Amino acid sequence: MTLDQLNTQSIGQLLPLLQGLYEHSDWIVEQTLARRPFKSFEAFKHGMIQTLQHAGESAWLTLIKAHPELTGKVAIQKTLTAESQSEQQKAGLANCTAEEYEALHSLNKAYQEKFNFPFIVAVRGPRGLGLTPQDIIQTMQRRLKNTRDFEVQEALQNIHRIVELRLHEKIDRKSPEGDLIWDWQEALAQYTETQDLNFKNLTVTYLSPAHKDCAEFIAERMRECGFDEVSQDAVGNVVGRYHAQDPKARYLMTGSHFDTVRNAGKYDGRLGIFCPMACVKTLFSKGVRLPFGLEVVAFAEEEGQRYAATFLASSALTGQFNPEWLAQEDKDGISMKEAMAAYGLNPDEIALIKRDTSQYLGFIEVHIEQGPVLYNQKRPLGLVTSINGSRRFIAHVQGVASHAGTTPMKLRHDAVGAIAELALFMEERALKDADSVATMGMLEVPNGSINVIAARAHFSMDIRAPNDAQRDAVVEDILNKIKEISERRQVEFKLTESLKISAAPCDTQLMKHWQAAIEDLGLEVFSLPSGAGHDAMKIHDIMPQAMLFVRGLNSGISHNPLESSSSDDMQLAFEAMMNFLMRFRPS
Ligand code: HGY
Ligand code: MN
Ligand code: MN
Repeated sequence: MTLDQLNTQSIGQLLPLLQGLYEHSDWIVEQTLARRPFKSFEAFKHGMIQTLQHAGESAWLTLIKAHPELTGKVAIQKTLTAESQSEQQKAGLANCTAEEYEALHSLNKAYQEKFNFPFIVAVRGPRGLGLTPQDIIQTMQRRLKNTRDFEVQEALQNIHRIVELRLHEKIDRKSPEGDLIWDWQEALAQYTETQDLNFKNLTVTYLSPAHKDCAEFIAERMRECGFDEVSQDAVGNVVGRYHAQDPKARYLMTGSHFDTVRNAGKYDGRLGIFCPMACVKTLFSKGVRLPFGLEVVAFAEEEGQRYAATFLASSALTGQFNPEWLAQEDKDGISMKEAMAAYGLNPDEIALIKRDTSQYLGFIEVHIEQGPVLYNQKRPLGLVTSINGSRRFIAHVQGVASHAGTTPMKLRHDAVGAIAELALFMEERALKDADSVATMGMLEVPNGSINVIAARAHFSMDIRAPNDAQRDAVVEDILNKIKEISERRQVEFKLTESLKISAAPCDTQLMKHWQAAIEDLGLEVFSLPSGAGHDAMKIHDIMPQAMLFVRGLNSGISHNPLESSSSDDMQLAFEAMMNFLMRFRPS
């Protein structure tokens, strides 16, 4: 079916073609068609989402209850609709083991008893190739713990995903570049520092062997895509350059980071490297040259995990690499200088990385949102307005070790008590502003004993807000509280500020191009700030920047193995970026 047919054919002709999109609920299609014409099938999809959203809770429950149970009794009675039948086959649910079948059944039953509606999951999964029975069992176990209201929305999210896959089949819409980007990220995730195979998780910190493997993988794929130059610079960034028609043309820079936090997801950073690479692959295969060069930077370090030198890689490009960072040691006592030498990098060449901004038109970055906004909005893409500013501290508290049994509560100098009080104050203070955040992500009592009052403890603080004044007001109050706790409890705090980066409003001109690129897809433009930090906020210091966000699944969870994004959403990000590149003109 073409868009023209969707917009012009009679309802009577269209309904049979769109039958079965929403299980036994063609009224959603009918009511949505009443709002024709649609600029694209994306707009039509969103129209159906809105039709259902406006119909209210009773309509949602009727629809949810119209869905077949996964391999439940319904399957045996073979009353599954044709679509569900084929979908369950694709997921390999038709051939799960006896214990998997048993687990699915008991989970189904527990779910039905708790929520009084069937468990619904888009069994074709984020890549469209089908979830394994294990994936589904883990999803059921996780979702069983949710509240009923949350699960009603989660069921609807999965129903819309099922509809999207069914509609794509009917209109023969494929996501070749989205699939390629998805698969590249899957392949890159094989390189990791945590070899605990039972607990499959992803950790890639600066200049580790896994980090080197990632750099080589990215460089190899860049060469295959047709970049004219591929190189690795003195801090480990992998840089691909795709020349313009005119060799004297300036460059648009794009990219993101490939290092990760510990136990990370697969898409944070990496999506922003592979999306532009897929664009170059497409341009090269068509022999298309742009009126500007395209420089794709795979930043080697953004997360500040191995060394407290966050945004180290983008800082090298802005000429803000701090030579003192070279002396920093990691948890094994290896200095950054030694790590660079072992990796084959020459710190003397770092100064050469600084970009001559007269050669650049600006910086754009594609990144997963890493939050729940787009997911809850049921929108695939978002236009970033500004990147929140943040400050980070590494801290130590020195109290007095003494006997847990004999030391009266009022005479203690307990490092843990002091930090616990501070942690709750941080939460309380951040909650006072609508959009400030304060996090104590690291906390440890070295050589602690169960029957000894902790003398020492280490912790971290990460404080962020949409503007620097608001951020600094939160920090100020927290530092005052630390003083008050320290005096009252007679413990000593030692703080080191490891990061202070300003909020970075996105460039309005570049945002206009992203806006038009999103509208070209027939999508409404949804704008939002970025709570997460990005390389763009460092590059912001030397050139205009703007970002495109891609929806995260599982409520946009990130810095967590549950981080997920569909290849269809990645396809839209690719198409939006291609629109941007085809529209953008050097001013
Ligand atoms: O912490 C952040 O915002 C990013 O992941 N570095
Ligand atoms: Mn991150
Ligand atoms: Mn990131």
